Amino acid sequence: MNIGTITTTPFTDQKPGTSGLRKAVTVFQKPHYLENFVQSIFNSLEGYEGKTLVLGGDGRYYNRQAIQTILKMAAANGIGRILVGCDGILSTPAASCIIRKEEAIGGIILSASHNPGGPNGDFGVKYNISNGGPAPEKVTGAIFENSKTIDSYQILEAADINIDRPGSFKLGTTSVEVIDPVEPYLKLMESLFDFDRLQQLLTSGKFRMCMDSLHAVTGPYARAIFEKRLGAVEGTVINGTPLEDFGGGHPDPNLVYAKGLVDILFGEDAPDFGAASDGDGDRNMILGRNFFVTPSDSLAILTANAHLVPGYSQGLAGVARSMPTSAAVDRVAEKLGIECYETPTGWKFFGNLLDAGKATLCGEESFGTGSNHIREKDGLWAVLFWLNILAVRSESVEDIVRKHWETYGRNFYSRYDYEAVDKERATELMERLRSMVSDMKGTQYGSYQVDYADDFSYTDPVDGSISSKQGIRIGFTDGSRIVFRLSGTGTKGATLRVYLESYQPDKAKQDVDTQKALASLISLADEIAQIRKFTEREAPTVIT
Ligand code: G16
Repeated sequence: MNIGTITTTPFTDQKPGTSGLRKAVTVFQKPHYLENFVQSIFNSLEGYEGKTLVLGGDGRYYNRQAIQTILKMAAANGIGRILVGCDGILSTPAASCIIRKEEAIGGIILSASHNPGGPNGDFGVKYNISNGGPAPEKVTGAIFENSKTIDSYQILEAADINIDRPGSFKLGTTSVEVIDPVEPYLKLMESLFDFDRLQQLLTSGKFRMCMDSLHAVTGPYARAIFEKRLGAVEGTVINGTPLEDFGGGHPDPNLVYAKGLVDILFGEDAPDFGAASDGDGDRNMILGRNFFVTPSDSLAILTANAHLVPGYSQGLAGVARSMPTSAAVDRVAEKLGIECYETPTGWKFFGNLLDAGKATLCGEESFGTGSNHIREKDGLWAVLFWLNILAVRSESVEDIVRKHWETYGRNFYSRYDYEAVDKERATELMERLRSMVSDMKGTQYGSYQVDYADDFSYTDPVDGSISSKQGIRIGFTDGSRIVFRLSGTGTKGATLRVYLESYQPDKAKQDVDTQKALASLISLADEIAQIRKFTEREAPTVIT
């Protein structure tokens, strides 16, 4: 066995963001860039020798090359067994599922999630810990510290492994198993949902659905689950073949980037139900016929209907949402008499709550929902959850949502993204807001009076760790709210996110277009933060 120790010098920009290290492919292709980061992961871990590591990615450009490099580095660093998805494919939720099932030390997931792929697109590397969830800040911090001083990495001199079909191999003394990426995940889904009932629904001839995998990782999973296992007609899954560049698209399941699906669901003779997932399969968008369900509402509705779903019929320990997510789920939690936790943006913040049994369902406005079945958000899980509710209630998506609003009130919600703006100016905008918030309470802006204003800080109720500067919140006395934060996942300049929310308990006033309902709040956001001045943009890049 020939282990090479390769001399290297540190890169200064390997600080993991909201979810791992995301950079342009061309950055990862720089000599030693990937290797430095992967070695920094191993350097920051303890006691992994001889243990199992899970490895896979969303199939984007550079996935295959990176897998071969990481296999050889993991072997050289003394990992005992590596489970790698066939073709290098593992959706993020499937990786989380396998880490847990196999009691692995952790997993390396190669994905830049919803960011575009291809030679000019993005790539990413994320480390997940033994609970199956994204590494918490103390781990990502240690990886970053290592990356700043690294002077060598270890790699086995060996031929590439054939990952095109399942099989077992040896790399030095390390066992490598190329595994079916779908089967363990499908089994887990079968344990949570009423598959007999779902099969009846999808083969009844009275219900049609369309699942858009956006040429990303969920294609093989969705085909296996919806078409093969549950009997939906062939063609139910569209864009189901993972492509290295996602067919030139942007694998982000929202109204802008999943336009093809939106056109189908809002077109003539539309199916009853539509869904899309993102690059690595952890996000979801839910549509009914002519109807869009906001992710915040979706979390609230899953929570209110969880008793109808076998895996959750025993009751929920609690729920959790990220701070910018609307308060719709808070109202459901209150009615159920369970705790609702408010965390910073980033799925990693849910891990402790799930591990400690404090929360069962979690969700984020950024099209992410999940539960304690794994430690990642899970796109297809959310689709199955919705299908299970639809199968039991025999009502349309729109009826279910409108009835929910009647009971709990409606949280109008929208997010404005200003992508790839100048980083310094965006930071100035945030710093200016930060300096303003302490004196803002009581200030009157037209008909809005500030009830509270702060820079969100979170103290983890399990380990007491504090995460500060997580976004500026300005709440008004009528229950509406504006939140400003900078994205931690963008790779070009900065992305300013502005989250807008208002609450309408009166049924007679709920049937209003979201943008109209939020119009005065939108102009107030610009007045307070001077968005146009700082971003030099007249309008956001994406509105969801
Ligand atoms: C990641 C995180 C999510 C977060 C989202 C957006 O999702 O896992 O928790 O909400 O990024 O983060 P930001 O607003 O900082 O860009 P994904 O699907 O990209 O892994």
